[in-house]
Amino acid sequence: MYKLMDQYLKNDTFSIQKNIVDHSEYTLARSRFRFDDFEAYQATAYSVRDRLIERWNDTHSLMREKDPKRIYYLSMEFLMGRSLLNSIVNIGVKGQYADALKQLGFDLEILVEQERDAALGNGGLGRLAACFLDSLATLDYPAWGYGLRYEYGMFRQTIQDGFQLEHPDYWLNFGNPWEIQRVHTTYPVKFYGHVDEIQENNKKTYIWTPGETVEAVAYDNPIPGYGTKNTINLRLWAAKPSGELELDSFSTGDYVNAVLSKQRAETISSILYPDDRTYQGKELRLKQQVFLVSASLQDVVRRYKDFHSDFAAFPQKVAFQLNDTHPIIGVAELMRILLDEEKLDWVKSWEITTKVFSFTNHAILPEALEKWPLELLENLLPRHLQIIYRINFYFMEEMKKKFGDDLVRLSRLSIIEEGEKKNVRMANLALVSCHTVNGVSKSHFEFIKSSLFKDFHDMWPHKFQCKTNGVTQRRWMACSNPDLSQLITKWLGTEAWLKELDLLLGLRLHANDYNLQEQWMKVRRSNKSRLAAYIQIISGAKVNVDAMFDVQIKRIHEYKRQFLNVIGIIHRYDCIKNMTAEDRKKVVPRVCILGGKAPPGYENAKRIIKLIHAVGDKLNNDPDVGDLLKLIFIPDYNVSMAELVIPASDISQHLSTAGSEACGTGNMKFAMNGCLIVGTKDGSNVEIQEELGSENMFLFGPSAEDIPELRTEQKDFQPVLEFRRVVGMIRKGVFGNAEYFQPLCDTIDGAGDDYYLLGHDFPSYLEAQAAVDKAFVDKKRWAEMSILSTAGCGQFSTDRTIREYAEEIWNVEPLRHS
Ligand code: 26M
Repeated sequence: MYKLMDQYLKNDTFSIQKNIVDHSEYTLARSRFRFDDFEAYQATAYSVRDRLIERWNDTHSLMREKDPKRIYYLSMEFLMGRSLLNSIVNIGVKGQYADALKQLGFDLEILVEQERDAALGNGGLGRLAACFLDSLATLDYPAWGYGLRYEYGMFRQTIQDGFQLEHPDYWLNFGNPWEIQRVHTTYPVKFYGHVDEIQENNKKTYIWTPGETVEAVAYDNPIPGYGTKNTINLRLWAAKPSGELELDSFSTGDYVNAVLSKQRAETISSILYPDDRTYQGKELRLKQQVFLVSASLQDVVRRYKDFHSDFAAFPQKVAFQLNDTHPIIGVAELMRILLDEEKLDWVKSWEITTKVFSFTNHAILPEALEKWPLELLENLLPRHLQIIYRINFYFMEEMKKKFGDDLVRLSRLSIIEEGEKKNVRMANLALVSCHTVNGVSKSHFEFIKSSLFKDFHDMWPHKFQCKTNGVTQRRWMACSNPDLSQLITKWLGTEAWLKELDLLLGLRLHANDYNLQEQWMKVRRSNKSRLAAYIQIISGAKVNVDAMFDVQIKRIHEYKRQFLNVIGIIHRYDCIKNMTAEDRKKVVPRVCILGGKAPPGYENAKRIIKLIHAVGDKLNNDPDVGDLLKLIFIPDYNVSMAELVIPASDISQHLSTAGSEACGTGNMKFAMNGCLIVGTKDGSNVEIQEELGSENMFLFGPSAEDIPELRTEQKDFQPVLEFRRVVGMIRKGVFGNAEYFQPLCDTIDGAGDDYYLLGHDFPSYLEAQAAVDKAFVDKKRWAEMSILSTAGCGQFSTDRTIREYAEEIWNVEPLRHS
């Protein structure tokens, strides 16, 4: 036996270099004398992974020794982005790696860019899960993330003639150094088949004979905390060939077809579904959910049974957080495991199940709530459907006692939606089975209580909680804006803000200090130069670094109102065109930057992308406009692109119609990097304003509670002349493609009801933009606002969010390494 060492791998320059060169030669089989940037990235990643594995193993030993209550975060999406820089920043070896690589002739910054994004998510919900993992690890919580190892992540977007094209994102093409395949950690996941009811010792038991079984294999991704040894696990499941063939097809002698049909089953985990926000009920999507949940629960139950001989302590050891209702079938799966496999009775099983699950709702639109056709469930999961029926039966019995004759209410509450085609309402199942449901911002919390889930709130107000989202400052400041982070550390005299974001408040003391302002704006300017260089590469456009960089990057959706932004830009263009040369001198130059993906089936979102390009073509090439206004679309917006763009933005726009964004987290990333926000009184914009003060933000338009009335007044509403003029320009074909843009214009005038109220909000939007122009000219005041913006962001760290979940929902304690 050898003596246990605290840390085997050393972090001096020589040890790191040797480790990297060894990986180049022995892991990658390249020469130790010659490897290119990509190989250097890979070798570096493997050497960092070695360090992560050490910490990960130590974390696991500690867990096994102490057996604390663990939190399991179940999510169909983890939008991780790149890992190299984040890992070395978190384990505190960035400087050492930069030096070691420099001496080997490599630039860390260039190697970092070699990594493909792990884009296993659509947007907000998936990125939140990724930020949560960073905070869980940093705060020493005993946590695991469970998700799917999609082979194709979020589609890659290219633009052809201004139109979005989607391409498969086969991100694993060049390997993934961060994952560890666990060939022995596999579980069977069952589908289809039939259930037999048999009588055994006076007790009914149910035997489910599946029609298809798919093996799930674990891939572990270590997630290091910042400033702690704690390294948690993100376990992603992939479907794998099981080696067994279905007897039926095999016995017919059709061996080849049997193998091929098996191969189809193994495509379960191959692709991430793009979010379209209205429910489509695709069988493969449901199979993915079952696959995630069943493999994860089997894994958790096995781990629990390593230490416990019965299930009495299960709720003291296990908490499941469901990222939306996507994994809610887990409730029926745990019931099935407890009833059919562990032979517990219904009452005990239900008691355990309802103590371990809680879920987060991220939706506003009722159409976004998941429901599955009963027929589909009956066919795919016959035993689970029986269990859901029984849950609903007991629930309805209880409700009948309460609301006896109120049949309308009872039918709204029921998990089963009656009608010609019956559906299972997953949100109702979640509300009945989970001990807690949480909203993701104050306004969203109010909304779910008073509207979306009102019936349930009336009965069980204690189940409802508010947990305002956050973002991790490690990725969104320390990694993506190192110069600003260093400056903050210098002025605060401590790095502690990386763990206690509240400390940013200390910047308020210096917000007026000329020296800080000058250094602050210098860093911001160099970030802008970096982005300008990138813009030149992708578009050939030379943009003026001293112009205001005005950014809107997020998924393209009508409710997010990129269209309002474009209408504003056209209006600005039109004004410039009609100005005298003298007046043009007073215009504040702007570079408008937009980016984002439209869901593949969402025609109006795609039209918006085309419109941005058509308007850009026109005004970017108009000599009357010159540097005064530019419009750039950044293709293939993803996490890494956000890391480049956010630190370089002067203002960012968050324009969702009040009452339509559950929270929004992009705004937090911008605000903490000193970018000022132009936004509506929606989601977290409102909470950001509470922290920063209205004088440091540009909020405009109505509040959520005014919206219903405004909508009813729409038929008599006439938008202002400027608005109608811009829509007229689009319709007349000033930007070409008049016919193609027609359905988009129809949504906001004449034919349409302008559901998202662009016409109504336009005048106040212009006022907000005019205030922005005015403020930008006063450089000193602008610098102060920018510093105050960062200073006020202490609340918007996922560290705060996660502490609240841990204390108020999960009841778990940190487990610190000595
Ligand atoms: C649904 C069906 C089929 C395939 C995918 C989906 C689906 C995937 C993701 C539906 C919704 C999905 O995400 C919703 C989402 O990202 N919501 C956002 O969550 C953020 C974190 O709470 C909030 O900040 C945003 O306001 C909210 O829009």
